[in-house]
Amino acid sequence: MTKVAALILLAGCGILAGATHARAGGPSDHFPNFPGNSPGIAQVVALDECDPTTFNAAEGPDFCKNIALGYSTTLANLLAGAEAGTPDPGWDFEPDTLVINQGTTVVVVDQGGEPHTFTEVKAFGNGFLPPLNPGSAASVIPECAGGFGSVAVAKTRILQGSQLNITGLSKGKHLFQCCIHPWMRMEVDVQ
Ligand SMILES: [Cu+2]
Repeated sequence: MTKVAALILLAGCGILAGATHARAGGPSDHFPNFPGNSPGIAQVVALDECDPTTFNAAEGPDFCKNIALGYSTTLANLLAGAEAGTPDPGWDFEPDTLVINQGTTVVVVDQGGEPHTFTEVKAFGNGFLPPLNPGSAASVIPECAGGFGSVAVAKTRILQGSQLNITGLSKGKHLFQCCIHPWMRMEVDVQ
């Protein structure tokens, strides 16, 4: 290697190091451990532990595409917990609270095995599938009403392995939940 090439390489390393350092002070500073974070982007992940055998027997082939490594939950157990008001914590948005600067894009990635929604609501409440509400309540909050038959709800759907980008959030507190699994909830605070 020539001296010039070595110098160019060293200079390149310096630029990379500088970029990494600057990133730590960016809008994703609050959750630096989340992969994929960079200036202007903050990542949220949707997780679940659907058991492919029991979910697909009830919902159809390929409904649940989870990589079950011993952490799966059967459909019956999920329904029992949700009905009893003790829903399975394996169905979750992470982080629970995200603080971002205005202008940051929130990228929601479904890393679970089944579909979810990431729906902004005025107040958390029941989703559109009564068996997954506490006490199997049929009541549903307005933002989830109509289920996927409603374009407004369908637009907030995230399929397995896909992502939804949320842009244009105003300053202040925003609440998001899943309209299928109503205990999947999180808060986005825009500063
Ligand atoms: Cu969900």
